[in-house]
Amino acid sequence: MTAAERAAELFTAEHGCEPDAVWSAPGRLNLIGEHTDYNDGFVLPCALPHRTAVAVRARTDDVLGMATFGDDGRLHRAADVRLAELRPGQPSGWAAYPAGVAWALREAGFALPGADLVLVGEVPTGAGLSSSHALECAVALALLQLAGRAPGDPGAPSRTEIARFVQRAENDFVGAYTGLLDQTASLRCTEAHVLFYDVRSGDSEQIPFDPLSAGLELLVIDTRTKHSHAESGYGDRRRGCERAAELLEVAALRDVAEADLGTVLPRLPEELRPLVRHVVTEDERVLRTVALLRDGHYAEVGPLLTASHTSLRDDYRVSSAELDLAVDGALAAGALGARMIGGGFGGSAIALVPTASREVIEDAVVAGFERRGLASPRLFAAIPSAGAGRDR
Ligand code: GAF
Repeated sequence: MTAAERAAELFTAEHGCEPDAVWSAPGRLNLIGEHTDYNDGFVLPCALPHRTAVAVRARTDDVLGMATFGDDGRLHRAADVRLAELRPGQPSGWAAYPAGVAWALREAGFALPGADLVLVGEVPTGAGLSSSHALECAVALALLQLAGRAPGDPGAPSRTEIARFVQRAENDFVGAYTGLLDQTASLRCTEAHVLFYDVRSGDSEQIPFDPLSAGLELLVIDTRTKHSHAESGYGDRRRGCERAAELLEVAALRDVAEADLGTVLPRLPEELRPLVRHVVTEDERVLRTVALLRDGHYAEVGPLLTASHTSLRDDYRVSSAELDLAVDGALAAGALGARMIGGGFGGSAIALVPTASREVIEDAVVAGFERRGLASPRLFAAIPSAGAGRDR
């Protein structure tokens, strides 16, 4: 049963009537271009087949009713909240995500009616695969539909605009100071493609992504770990980049050319230099990856992935022992390239592997975790899938 079917079924059981609609949105992985989004740079994500679905029905009383199906197999209900009373921090916990989206859409001027929402997520949580954005994007589309402004409706916002509303929910309501990568991926990716997205200009290109045609697969290694300093670590890096841009008198680190690093870095305090080096070289790696993919040169992307990991580990310092173990284990067993993905400090890594040696590589990674006495990572092959949409 899909997440959408499950959400519809649970909605009917909960409310005794059919939902008006069911929308769903996927988690993502980012092939390359990490911590570049909030520096006005380039990213290259694809959507995962794992989705979060929301069954929705309009209410006439300005109240938001929210329930979510938990990992414990039970439906968790949040206290009803009046739309007009939504404030950052209220409600908190899981309900802050759907409520934050409703708040951001109202702030943007959409006339939302009250609504009952029942959520079912299949994106692994805490795995750096963007489960929270999958939820927020599905809810944004469902609520916009109730307001008569879903994609396709006259006067509907573009998916790029919807991504900005979701970012506002995340930054100002939930309180996570994240960039635009995850929402954009969830809303705009298409099946069998990676999305080359220029965060500054909003320009994008869907690039066919079919590593199987080259006898390769993209393996996701969810380390099942998340370190407690993840949020503060992310915020510190982001503020460091903003400070560096200020000192260099550029709008964002996107404006620093790789060729100028030799003269630019000495102008900065020592602690900011590695941050700038990572962002600037990572943008270049995205552009090189895009050029290779346009020509179907999949195997040659491998070393760029590994270089990205080295830069995230040594310069940006957002990797973790478990992520390094996953990457090193995959490389030692024959992966063509591997790197951590997402914000870091835990979560998932990816490895570009020959299909013929996928099993050997998987076994080697699992054995490496076992030797260290760590819980087994969760492994699966990434299939670039469709972005957010209406299921019924
Ligand atoms: C997290 C954030 F949500 C994204 O905006 C992005 O910065 C990413 O970390 C790092 O590339 O997923």
